[in-house]
Amino acid sequence: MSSSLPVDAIKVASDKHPKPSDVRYQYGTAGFRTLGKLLDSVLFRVGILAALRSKRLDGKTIGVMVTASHNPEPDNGVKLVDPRGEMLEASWEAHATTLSNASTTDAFIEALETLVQTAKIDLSKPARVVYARDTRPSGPSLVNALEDGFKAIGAEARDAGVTTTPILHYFVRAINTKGTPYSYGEDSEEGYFTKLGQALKKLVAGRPPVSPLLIDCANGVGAIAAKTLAAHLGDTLPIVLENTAITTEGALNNACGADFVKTSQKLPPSLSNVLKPGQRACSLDGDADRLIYFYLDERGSFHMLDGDKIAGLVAAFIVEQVKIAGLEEQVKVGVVQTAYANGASTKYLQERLPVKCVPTGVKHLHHAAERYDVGVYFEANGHGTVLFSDDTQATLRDYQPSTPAQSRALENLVSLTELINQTVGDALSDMLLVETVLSHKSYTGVEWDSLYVDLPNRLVKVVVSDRNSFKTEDAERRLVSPPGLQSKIDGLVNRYQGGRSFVRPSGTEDVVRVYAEANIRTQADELAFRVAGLVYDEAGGDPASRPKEFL
Ligand code: NG1
Ligand code: ZN
Repeated sequence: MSSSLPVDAIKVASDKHPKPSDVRYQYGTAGFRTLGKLLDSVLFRVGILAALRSKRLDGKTIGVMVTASHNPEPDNGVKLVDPRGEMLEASWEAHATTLSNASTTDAFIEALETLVQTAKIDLSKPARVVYARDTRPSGPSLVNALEDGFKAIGAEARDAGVTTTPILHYFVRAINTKGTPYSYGEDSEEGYFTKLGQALKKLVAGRPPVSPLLIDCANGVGAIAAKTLAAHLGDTLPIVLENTAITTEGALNNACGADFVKTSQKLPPSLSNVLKPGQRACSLDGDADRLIYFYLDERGSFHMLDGDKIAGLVAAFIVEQVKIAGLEEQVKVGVVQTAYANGASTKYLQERLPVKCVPTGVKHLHHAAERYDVGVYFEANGHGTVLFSDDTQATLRDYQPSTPAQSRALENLVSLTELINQTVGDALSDMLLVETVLSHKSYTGVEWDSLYVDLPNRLVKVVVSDRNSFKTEDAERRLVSPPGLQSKIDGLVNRYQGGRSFVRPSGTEDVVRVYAEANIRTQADELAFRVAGLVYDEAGGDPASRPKEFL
């Protein structure tokens, strides 16, 4: 290795970004995430880590996104994006955690030296990064800290400004594939919107015009991106934007957005005088990587179409197009879900194609989906995408259709590979995907919703003394610890018709989550309440979080 760390420059800069002594950071499933005001030292250090990751990968461009997604406005966070636009490799999550917790500048330098040795980083390689942030007020100062990290180590850094998480992922892949046979598109926002817009136009050519779609932008960065997208789409898809107050303090994700809709199973109050019965609507989250659809029926009742409904709609459509194209033998479609998927969705999908259940967390879903020719994955909360393997994309390129119907279906499949952001869940791309299928099937929300009927379900949290004492197996569907608890849960579940319940420690909050579903609402609520009670009693629950009756 021909060069060494610029220790002096890093020392001077690091002293300007001291680590608070009383905070312990963790790079979890969503990167670092906590109050924005606690993250200055983390951002500086992540700047250096991203540069080292790039050097380790021979100067490939690494992405850095500053966001806290659907969390409230005072929170912020940061996560790294690997060269193909996917999440940071798991082994580096531990490096991120170690660096962020070094208590002093000297300890930080020492941790860096160790990382360079153990990860065999050739410091003579170039470091290239691209970074962006969402609209949070704490964003600009955190980006300054990040830039100080880039400067200290001498990285070539490109500022992608204020944009969505999935657009940043798109940039990373586009930059790293530029000029190769796997070119992913122009590495600009214009390139992204043009790619999506053109694909949609091809997919819905000749279909009847559709009524306007209302988008709840969560008062976040999705408002900016959706506005640009609407301009690119023109009459192809008329769009009405709501909750676009990106500069109003406290508005972000507040009583609106995908997480609000999914968690409360309610219409955002801000839309109550805006949304007309029968009109299609959807909510993005604060960084526009989650999507939840909904509509009001004729009586004004609210109906939600979550990530499971999206997976059902999309997977069935892709299977149908593959069949019409005559590619059934060559192209196998599969679906990946987590235990939080509604049991009715799993049943609906299993009757049509292979379905795999994996532990919570996008990286698990993404990796499992990569094993199919076409892998559809969605979390119930609305985060997901569709992956077409390289072999499948080559099959689609080389296939010779023998009828006009085959030819049209083949074109549709090729256009889907362009429309779908295959790097990560992307609310805007997923929205165009849903709109494509609705247009092809001539479905309104009502018809889509009736593909299957959701089982009533309830998700609750219990604060316990040590959530790490909860260990699971079978893709988090069964507890192995605390010992004996699972058989008690089984005993309860057996008493409920259509009953299912599981318990797991959260990866993002200091709580244990309890999920339950059953054939009728009151039974699902009661089962959740009883299982939460078991957890509370077994694990020394905090009296403040003693499960309350939901009935
Ligand atoms: P945890 O806190 O581990 O349940 C939550 C979501 C995940 C995922 C991550 C990352 C639920 C029940 N859990 O994980 O699906 O989105 O946050 O943001 O929705
Ligand atoms: Zn998000």
